[in-house]
Amino acid sequence: MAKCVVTGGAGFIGSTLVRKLLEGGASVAVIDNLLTGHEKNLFEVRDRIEFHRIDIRDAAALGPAIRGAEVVYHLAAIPSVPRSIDDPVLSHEVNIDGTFNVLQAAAQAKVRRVVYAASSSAYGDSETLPKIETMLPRPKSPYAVQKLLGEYYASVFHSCFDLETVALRFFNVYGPRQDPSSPYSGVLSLFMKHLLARTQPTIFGDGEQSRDFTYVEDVAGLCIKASNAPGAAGKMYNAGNGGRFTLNFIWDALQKMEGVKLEAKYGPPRAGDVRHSMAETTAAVAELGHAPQFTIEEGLKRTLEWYRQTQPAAAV
Ligand code: UD2
Repeated sequence: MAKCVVTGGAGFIGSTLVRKLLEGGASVAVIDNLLTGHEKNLFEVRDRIEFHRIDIRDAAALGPAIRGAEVVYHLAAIPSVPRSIDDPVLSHEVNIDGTFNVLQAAAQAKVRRVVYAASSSAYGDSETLPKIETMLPRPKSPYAVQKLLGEYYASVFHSCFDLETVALRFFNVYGPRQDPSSPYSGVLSLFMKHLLARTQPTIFGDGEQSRDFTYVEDVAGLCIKASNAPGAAGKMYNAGNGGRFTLNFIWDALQKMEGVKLEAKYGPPRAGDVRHSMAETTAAVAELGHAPQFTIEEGLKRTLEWYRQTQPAAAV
């Protein structure tokens, strides 16, 4: 049974990937420091995985945990634009130094391939939509710079150290297990929380900014495809859906799904925010076999159902 390592495996996307890998028969080791991830995210699979409570800033600890792995999925990160502005040192150390440590440990352990979770934030505010891999990056926040640097490092580990790497630029992933408890949480998890608690969400700006919201199962599936795709080593691909929806549209859709009327509050636009984001998916479809399954309606429905079942209204 091939051993896979998932860094950030107790996080929202990582824990979905862990389940998919187990379903496919892999043996899975998780590396997570539980700073933003939670062991409860792995609840029913906990006894089927190896769990290493390791911080990726701790280079020496990574080697033994990665040894023997065929594939490393590197998802551990401090994933937030505003958090990288409020606390740039922490996000720099985890997202850049930590990524370097993971790549270095993987190269030394002779891992076959590393799949790296990059970010659509690297594109910044390019005028053209959809955003295509060949565009010049224009990062607008420390987070965007950090994630972009990780891509460059991944590519250079391929060319200089003979480690196969594939970077996937995730586009605003949402779905079950996204933690809504922090002000840095992803907007859809916050929308879900407010909807069920019947409280008003805050929308930063006019709400007409748009995102290529991508359901977590589709992203986890693409990670696995990227681990095997021939000819992909050293490259970067968009991991989005190829559509885009404004925050106003999504909040409106959620109210209709729930049969409630709750006006959002509007605040000033957030520093470092990108206005519009949408992935060109041609390369990922052709070269990785990307085939997103979930429409926004289906993804929102499933996500809302998960929050309804797991987050009692009184607790949100
Ligand atoms: C960026 C990346 C995304 C991923 C993510 C990780 C872009 C386009 N996307 O997501 O791919 O790497 O970072 O964190 O750069 N907002 C509100 N109210 C709230 C919270 C957010 O209006 O309570 C707005 C926010 O100003 C933004 C949108 O919602 O316009 C999405 O924000 P987010 O934090 O969910 O994700 P974003 O786009 O920074």
